[in-house]
Amino acid sequence: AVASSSVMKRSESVLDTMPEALRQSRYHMKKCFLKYIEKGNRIMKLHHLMQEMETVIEDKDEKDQLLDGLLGYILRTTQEAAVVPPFVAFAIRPDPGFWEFVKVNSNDLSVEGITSTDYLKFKETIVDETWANDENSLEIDFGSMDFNLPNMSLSSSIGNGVNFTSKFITSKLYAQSGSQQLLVDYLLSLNHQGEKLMINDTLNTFSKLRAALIVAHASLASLPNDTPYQSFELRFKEWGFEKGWGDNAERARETIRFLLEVLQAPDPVNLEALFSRIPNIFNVVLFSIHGYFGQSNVLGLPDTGGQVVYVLDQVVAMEEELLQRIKQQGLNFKPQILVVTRLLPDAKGTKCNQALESVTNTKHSHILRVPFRTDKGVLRKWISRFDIYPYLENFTQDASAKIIEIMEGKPDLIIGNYTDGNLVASLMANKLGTTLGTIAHALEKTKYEDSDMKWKQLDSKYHFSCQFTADMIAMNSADFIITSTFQEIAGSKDRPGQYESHGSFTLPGLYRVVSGIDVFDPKFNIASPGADQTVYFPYTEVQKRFTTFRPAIEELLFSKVENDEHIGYLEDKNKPIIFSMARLDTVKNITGLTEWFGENKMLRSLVNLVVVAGFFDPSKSKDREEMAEIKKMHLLIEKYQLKGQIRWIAAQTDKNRNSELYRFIADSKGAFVQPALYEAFGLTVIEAMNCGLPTFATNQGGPAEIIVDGVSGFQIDPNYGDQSSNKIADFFQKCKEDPGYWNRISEGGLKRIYECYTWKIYANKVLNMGNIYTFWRRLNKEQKEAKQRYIELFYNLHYKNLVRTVPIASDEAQPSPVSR
Ligand code: UDP
Ligand code: LCN
Repeated sequence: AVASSSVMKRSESVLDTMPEALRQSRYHMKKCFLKYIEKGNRIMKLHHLMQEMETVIEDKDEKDQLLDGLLGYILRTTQEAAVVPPFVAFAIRPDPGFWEFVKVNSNDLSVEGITSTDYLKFKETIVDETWANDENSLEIDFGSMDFNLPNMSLSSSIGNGVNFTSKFITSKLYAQSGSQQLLVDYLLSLNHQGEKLMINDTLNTFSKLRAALIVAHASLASLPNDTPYQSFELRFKEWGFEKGWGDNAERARETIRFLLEVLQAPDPVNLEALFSRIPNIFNVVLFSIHGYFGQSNVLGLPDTGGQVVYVLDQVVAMEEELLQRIKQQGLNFKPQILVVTRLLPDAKGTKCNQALESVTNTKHSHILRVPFRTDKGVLRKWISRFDIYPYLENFTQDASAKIIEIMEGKPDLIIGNYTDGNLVASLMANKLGTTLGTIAHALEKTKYEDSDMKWKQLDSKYHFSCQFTADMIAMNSADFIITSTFQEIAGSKDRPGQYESHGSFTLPGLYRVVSGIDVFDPKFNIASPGADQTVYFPYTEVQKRFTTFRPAIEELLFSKVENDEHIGYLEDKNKPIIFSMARLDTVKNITGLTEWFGENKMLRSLVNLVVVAGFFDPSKSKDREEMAEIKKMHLLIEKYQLKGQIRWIAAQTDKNRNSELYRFIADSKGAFVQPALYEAFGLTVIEAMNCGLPTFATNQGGPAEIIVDGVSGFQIDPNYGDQSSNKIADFFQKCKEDPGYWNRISEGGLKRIYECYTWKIYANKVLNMGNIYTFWRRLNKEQKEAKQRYIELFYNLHYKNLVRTVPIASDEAQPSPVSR
């Protein structure tokens, strides 16, 4: 192949081009495919394919030529290949969200295009031939329920669901005659605990409403903008209007204009503006069930990480936004937000045994804790998130009853977090007919290689059959899905997104998912979280700094003592510090960073390393992964003789003190490093950036979207340690030569945060989703109900049986072996 043919046009399929490409390198390719099938049935990943090809083609020039050509392109875009001799089937992903499947016969190199379902069947024969060939194996096809629904078509529109849905609603309102009445009926249904809002039954038709709106609009034109609603409330009431239009003449006039525009000739801009003002959300329920959900002393406990931080900050931001909206609507209702979690009688010194707790920095929001109940009564002890399934149905019932009691009615919006929270949220939303949003900080399926194909092997430990089924149920029940980044939905050029990997997959012996979720579904929305800016603020805001922590932090970083809280020490206190903080999980790769540092002489001469991670005694860990990481840390410190240049600090739970620690590192003109092998979002990244600390973060996952390389921080590749540590060393070298450089990156990071990653932006987006999708689920009622029926069957006939395979814990028994 010559270089010119290496670029495949988008219009060309692999099926069109692959036969010719194979023909051109026939000699090498025959050898290569024989090598592929040599070991018999198996799944091969890209690096296996490449490695084996390298061993077959010895001549470097020939190899380079081949890799530069079309075959190289096809191989590089291959996600995996399934080998069942004499065939090798390729799953190829030319672009995010786009897949192609081909089957190559290694005898004659003939190529056949196959469907994704055929690919799954072919792949299943590797582990369960009988089931794969059984014509009646269960196929799950959620897509079949989505007839007549719009889907987006460009990668670039993925994650912009509200926008697309508004356009679609607009076209529906426009196209169907009489469809404006749908909007009128919707407005008529608005109420708060029985009290009507916006309009009453006098204005129950399109023409009556329009006429009244025109009169009202004209009457407001003569009033000064700031005239309070109360001044014209009576007149409005006579015309058939209720409260909710605005708190003054200006806002009411604008809202009326948006509605008039939409009724006359709908367009998405006015529709979105109108819906952002419609008072339909006052009471919100958020589910975050597993782990220790509390406001202090919990971070670092098993299953307890960023999700807790996220949900608590989310509540504060959402309440603030709700209060502002309600005020601007001219209403004086109190919003209510309940974060519903598990009550843990054995609370291990936390407040997780408290049933109701108010959320700090809010006026009307609470944590509601409901215990897990079994036939034997209340379960006292913590259990791993992997073993949580048997308790969720009772939990949903108990929690729903409590929620309705506290809220004195149904919530207007339910949002779930993670598999367990999403499942409970979807059960409750379905029962009550409430709008449902789901969030998955991590979909476990993508974290473990081939966890779908190997589910049988892994099930006794992880119960993935329950988890993946619950995930499918929740994401298909959801009216909208909130993600933190694009990559969470559709990945990057090289790596499929978390949701994308649920498009089609198979659990051989259980069921084959022909269509699970489509990344082009307009229910997907990106709303990135922020960090609490009252805590994580720039190091330059001297007057706000939490100076009381200064002595403690100096001790933490610089004392020479080794104790339960810190080991190692820093010989030269004047050097800048590179800092990292994470749970001591393998994927967080704190040991990787330690190794890079150990290996890189230049870096060691320029900076010290400080890490906050886990603790030091492996025998005290409940988690096998964590145990191994602890041991590895000790070995690395020994191997590279790091004492004097490294400080290893145990997990920290005080976020105020942590924020001051980030700022202290900024004072040292240091940097934050997030070296994870994969990170879904990475809250520490934005915490550091909020403090003005230049940040180096992994390019595998969410952080690659947060940081613009070289402008607002730096991206590093965890798979290339040398390259990454050199990049960090270069930065500090450059800072030595040009002290302004550090400031420019620090300021670049802050600018990026203020533009894209604040909780204010988040809350505004999420409430807009609540508004738009609440209306959309009305318009789309029949289809939604059909899908819900399908989901109910799946839940009752399949999921519940899977849950029966998960052992029920008892308080007398040994603790569960698996923890995060
Ligand atoms: N964190 C902490 N102490 C630690 C480690 C982490 O307080 O020892 C906090 C950290 O500041 C951040 C959260 O825990 O707010 C971790 O979130 P992230 O998204 O980085 O990772 P996750 O743990 O959720 O995978
Ligand atoms: C869970 C994770 O693994 C992180 O990447 C996220 O930042 C965190 O949740 C909050 O969304």
